[in-house]
Amino acid sequence: MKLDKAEGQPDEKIAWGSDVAAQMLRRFGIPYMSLTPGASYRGFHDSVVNHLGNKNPGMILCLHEDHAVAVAHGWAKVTGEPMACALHSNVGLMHGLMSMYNAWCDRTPMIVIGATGPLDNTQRRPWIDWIHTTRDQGHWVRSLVKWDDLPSSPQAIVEGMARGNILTRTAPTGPVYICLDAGLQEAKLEKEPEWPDLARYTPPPPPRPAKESLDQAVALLSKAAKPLMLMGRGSRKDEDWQARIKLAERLGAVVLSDLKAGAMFPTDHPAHPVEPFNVLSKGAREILTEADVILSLDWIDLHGAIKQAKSIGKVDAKVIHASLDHHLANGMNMDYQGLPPVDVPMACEGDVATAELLAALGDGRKDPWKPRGPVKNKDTGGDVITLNMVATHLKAAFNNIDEVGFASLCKGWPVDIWPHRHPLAYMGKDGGGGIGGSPGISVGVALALQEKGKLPVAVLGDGDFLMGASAIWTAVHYEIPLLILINNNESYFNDELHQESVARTRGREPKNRWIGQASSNPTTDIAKLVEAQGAIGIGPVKKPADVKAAIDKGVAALRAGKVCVIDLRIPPGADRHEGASLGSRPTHAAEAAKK
Ligand SMILES: Cc1ncc(C[n+]2csc(CCOP(=O)(O)OP(=O)(O)O)c2C)c(N)n1
Ligand SMILES: [Mg+2]
Repeated sequence: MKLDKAEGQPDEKIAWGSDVAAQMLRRFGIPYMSLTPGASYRGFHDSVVNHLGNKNPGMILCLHEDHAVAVAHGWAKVTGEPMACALHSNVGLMHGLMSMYNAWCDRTPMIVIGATGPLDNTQRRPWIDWIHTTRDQGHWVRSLVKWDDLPSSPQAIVEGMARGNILTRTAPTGPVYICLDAGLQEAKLEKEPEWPDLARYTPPPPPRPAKESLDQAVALLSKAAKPLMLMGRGSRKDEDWQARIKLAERLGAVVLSDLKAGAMFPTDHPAHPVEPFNVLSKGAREILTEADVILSLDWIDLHGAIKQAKSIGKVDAKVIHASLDHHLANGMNMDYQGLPPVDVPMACEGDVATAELLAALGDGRKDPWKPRGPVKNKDTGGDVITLNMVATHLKAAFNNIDEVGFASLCKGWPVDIWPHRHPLAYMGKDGGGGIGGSPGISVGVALALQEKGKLPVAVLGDGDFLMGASAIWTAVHYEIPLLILINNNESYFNDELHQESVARTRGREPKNRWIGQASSNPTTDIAKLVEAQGAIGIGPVKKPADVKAAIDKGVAALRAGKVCVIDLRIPPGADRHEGASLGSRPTHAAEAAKK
């Protein structure tokens, strides 16, 4: 990572309204601020560059506001800490909205600084200041943040930012938005504000569960013959990872993991019988029907998991649910999911519940019970490129899989070939299902992993990558090493499957599923697209025989500190769809004929 170096000596005098906001970020220890610029915050921009000297925080320029928010999101996924992110008045904020939604759904701490105005009409420049002033700019994002503010004096900036810093870091975490009036930013200070002792303005420690909840949970788990632990949201700290393993081994529990939450438990541990999933696999559904006590550790969609399992049998288990997520329910977004039946609610984070249960249960160890889980056979050979083949070559290219942290994984990625064995093995999904976010998230993850000594790899769909492709420039410019593999099926293939399913239901032609979905003819040359931004582009790789060399070259580039993207042409459906018609899509028909 190499920040841009500001010329000259920083002007350390706190003299302007926006210097106060910049000072507050430094005083909370915010290391970076991602941004896409705009004159609505030109005062604040100057304060970060010329007053702080572009350090603590240092600026990370992005080519789109969606990437700026996504970079802060990725950083927080790894560190659990907020970065700052600056967005221009209304239009910049509107561009950043999708990534703010992703960050909100992923319960990500971040301090988003916005701007508007001048709110005083008499100070506005003709036209431009009027189109960039919104009376209540926070309303664009009020349902996607824990709190928003529009401070109206330098002292109010101090209080607003101190409150924002506390709120974003308080469990359950989430973004906050602080909008700085352009007039206030550019006002000369008559005197410095009163600086608070920030040691007196810190987030409270996470809440512990009530004694009666803990007692009831211990009573249920002590008697359980088939306890099941559902690994939802949790920290990326090693001590929490170890505690989860200890609790599973103490209980003799079977464990399931959710791809949305990322690596929370070793996926090749004897207690972890089926691959992590987004939608429940058949094996996972069976396990839910067999369990007698379910311990949900902030599982993201407990209602949905039980509903899916009920499609194949009864779910009779008693349910313990540790979560603080109910604090974030609002009337706008339904990201809180369906209302699950819960026998023992524990109002605490999953990791707090784990620690409390371990302390209450005392020492001991049991083998996990044996569910009737199906075992998959993985084909890693064949005459078309498959994700299994890619995972196998990628694994062989590293000395040890513990070296790697996956910033993102595409649909169908075989976790059984590459198990998650440490808390930074995989950072989970984008939160809000907003595609185009993953390239920026991957850059933020890569930035944070550099300090953790892990090598960042992302496996992205072509549609996801192409929507956010200009995020790569930021990684190249700031020398943030990153390897991205593209699962390029030349389509928004997920949605092809939807079109096929609708057509079949209606007795219509499934072969037309590719129309309005396939992005071939021409297929974007991703290697050229990234080379144009200074990254190393490899591909298109079309033959299985070329996969190993491409991956070896990509891993060598990553080790050398470069940004590299490999375009792997993987025919649609190879890992995703059983018995699907490939339709009459021209490119794929031609590809198939060649092989
Ligand atoms: C911003 C946004 N637009 C559209 C969608 C709908 N959508 C969900 S998955 C998907 C296809 C993604 O394509 P790709 O990344 O290539 O993955 P594939 O399914 O082809 O493997 C689309 C369009 C979405 N989730 N987010
Ligand atoms: Mg695709």
